[in-house]
Amino acid sequence: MSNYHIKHLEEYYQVYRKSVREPENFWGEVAEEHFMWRKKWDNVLSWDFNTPEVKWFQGAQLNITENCIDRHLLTRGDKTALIFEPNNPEEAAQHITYRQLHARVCQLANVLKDQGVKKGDRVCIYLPMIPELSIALLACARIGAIHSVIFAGFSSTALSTRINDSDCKLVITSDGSYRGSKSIDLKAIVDEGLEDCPGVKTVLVVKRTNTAVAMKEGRDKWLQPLLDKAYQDCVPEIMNAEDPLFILYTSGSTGKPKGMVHTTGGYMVYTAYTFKNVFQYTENDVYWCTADIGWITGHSYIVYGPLANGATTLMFEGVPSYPDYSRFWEIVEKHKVNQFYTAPTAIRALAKQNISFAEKHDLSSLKVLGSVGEPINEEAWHWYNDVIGKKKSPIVDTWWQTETGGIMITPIPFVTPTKPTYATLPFIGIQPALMDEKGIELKGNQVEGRLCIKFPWPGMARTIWGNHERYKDTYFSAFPGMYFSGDGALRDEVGYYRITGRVDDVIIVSGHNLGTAPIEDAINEHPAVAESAIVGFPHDIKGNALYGFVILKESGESRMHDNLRKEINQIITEHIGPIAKLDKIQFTSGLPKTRSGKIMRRILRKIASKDMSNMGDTSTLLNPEIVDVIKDSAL
Ligand code: 6R9
Repeated sequence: MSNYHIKHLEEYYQVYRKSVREPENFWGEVAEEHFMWRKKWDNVLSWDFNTPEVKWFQGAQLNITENCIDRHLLTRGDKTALIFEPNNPEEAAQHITYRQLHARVCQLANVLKDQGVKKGDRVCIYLPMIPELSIALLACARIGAIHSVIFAGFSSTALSTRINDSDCKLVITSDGSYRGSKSIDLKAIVDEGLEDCPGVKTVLVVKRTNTAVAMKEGRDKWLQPLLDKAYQDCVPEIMNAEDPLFILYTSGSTGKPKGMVHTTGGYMVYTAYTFKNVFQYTENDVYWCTADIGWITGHSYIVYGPLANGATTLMFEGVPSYPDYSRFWEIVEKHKVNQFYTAPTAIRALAKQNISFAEKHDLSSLKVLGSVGEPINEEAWHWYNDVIGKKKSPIVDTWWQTETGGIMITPIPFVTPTKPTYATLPFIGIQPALMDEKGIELKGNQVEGRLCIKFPWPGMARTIWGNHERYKDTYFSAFPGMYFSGDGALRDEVGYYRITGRVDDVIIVSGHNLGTAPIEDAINEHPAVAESAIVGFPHDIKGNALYGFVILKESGESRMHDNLRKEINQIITEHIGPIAKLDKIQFTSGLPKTRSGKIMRRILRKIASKDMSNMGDTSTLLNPEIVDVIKDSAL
């Protein structure tokens, strides 16, 4: 028995030991007993973290949509696969059964085929949180096309960079999107972005907001009429386990976003197995993850993980504050949500509101609460535990990354005793290591270091699209022979992990990873700007907010500064999106730089967080005097 469903702490330790001592036997059993393969593998695992090359279930053949949909039809055909809760509470929710999902995925798959999309082609999906988004991922997977979902909050420039990086030939988008009281003209953003994307031949447009849009002759097509004509069955493309399933971009500490490539077999096994255990999902539960499918959390834990388990997964189009701050809790009550998975930034925003927003709703259906995306602070953890969970629903603080594909360090609810702000124990099969700066592993408990993983797991990304060297440099070079996460962590006296945050130049704002370099590049495009540096500083709700230090070409008059601030944020919005706007912009005459020309960000971080005490060793600075100058005019 592979222990697909862990129910006791003793069992966790037992299964964990097996997964570490005999990983191939362990994962081979999970894969064999719980999934549908067209052909079994020749080899469970082959790996080398130096090249780095990792292959799971090599030689096996499958289609992930057969596992997520077809195999449920016999026993769960009329069960709701997807609940869609619209932005506007007056609009009716939709319940899409597994059978209906099958038909809709097949229809879209057939439309894509008719448009010339073939196995291995890249399809860009730029859609709001509507059912067509989940359906689009699955339709691509059905025919072996590689989906690249771009978060619909990203700007046209961010969109075109990503489309070109992976050479997408088709884009699926909508006329517009609803977000709270606003509506956004998505199609117009696509049109602008596509001016720089000669490789895109077709744009399929979903009607959502009924806003007027420009349709480019020969390129743009309304999707619905094509769907209406499409056949409701589509033979799945048989994929090799290591064929790419999707590309998902994540920010790096240098300019270009990284297109993380996830493959089919291992990703499926890992997301399904983690979903089952981390949420203790049982038949007829209603599960809700509030993430956007534009992020990895949505890919793995709205779409693939839940559907591979035959679960009912809810997707919400709107925002927690619309029409008011009770919306999340109203949805929990309305759909009797059993597992609720959200981000600390949402928890903090909701905890700031009057408690009656939460208390006026019946939250008694909740069994498990999840948190993901950034470290959860003590206060938010307790509010979540007390007010939402009524101290009876365990909080699973799940640490993982776009690169890891699925959850890596987490409690298993009702199994692992939780501890506020701790992600607790490694998930089955995960072998973490904490490393010091010299590259020595810190053994034993009560240590703090850089978080690495020593052994492959099935859900890990295999490469960066078009740039394997960068994959190696970013993740496998700092600590040779290990995967380096970019995060710091500590291990307490009982072996529980607490993630302390990024140790590189990535800043997490409201759960979104933002690289400093692309934001600085955007700012530097302003004709008045000579140079800039971005750091994060603590923010009550967003976790971190951005603080920019900007050197102007000519110092100018300070009465102009407010206009400049607006213009700089406007440029950032155009290049990256509103999520990357700066909360504070300080104009300065210089930046603290080392002799090798590197900006000493730790000093800027201290100033930005108003911690003006000991600036540490500034002796390696070329211009130590600038530190006091910046301090004196800090915002
Ligand atoms: C899933 C996801 C990854 C980065 C990661 C870390 C931070 C995620 C966390 C957490 C503390 C947690 N992070 N979960 N930090 N506790 N439970 O968020 O992927 O968008 O790639 O972000 O998020 O810093 O390295 P992604």
